[in-house]
Amino acid sequence: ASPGQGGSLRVQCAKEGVRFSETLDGTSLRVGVVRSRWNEGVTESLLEAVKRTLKECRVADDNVVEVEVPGAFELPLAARLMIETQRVDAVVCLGCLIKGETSHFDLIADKASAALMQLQMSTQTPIVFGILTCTTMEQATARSTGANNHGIEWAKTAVEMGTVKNVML
Ligand code: DLZ
Repeated sequence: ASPGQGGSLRVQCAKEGVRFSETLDGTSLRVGVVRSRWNEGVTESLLEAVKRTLKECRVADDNVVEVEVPGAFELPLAARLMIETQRVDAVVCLGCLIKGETSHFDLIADKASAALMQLQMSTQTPIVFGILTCTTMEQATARSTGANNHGIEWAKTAVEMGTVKNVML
């Protein structure tokens, strides 16, 4: 990448008071989205926000590749398969772990987050950690609905990091 391209990205991201979705351009990006079904209402709402925001960031519908898995524990392998077979610039992994509902909470959260970090470092493909780790369903609902739907920020992160990868590699 030329220094000019990198500079332009920095300027874009530093613009004061401008929303990422207005400045980040996902036109040339291909983004994978892996959604787990546990706590399905929550992860569906996260997915809806991710897809809407990717569209706002001008990622073409044809360049959004979706796959569904049972639970958060399955996200790392699906993300790896997505990277190896779908030529994606970034992957968003969506899940919801609720502490009150599973003694597996810490185990799954630790293993999934470590595997996703290791995967993004080894593949140089940005992976967005989109797993809600909550104490109650009320918390999960608050973080997956309305203006506080975390899917909005996660989609913007995918566009920003996919752009960073393409500018720098
Ligand atoms: C087994 C399990 C439990 C108890 N709780 C959750 C959860 O809250 N969120 C989630 O995404 N997945 C959960 N799972 C399923 C595991 O992630 C995984 O799908 C199974 O252990 C099969 O590997």
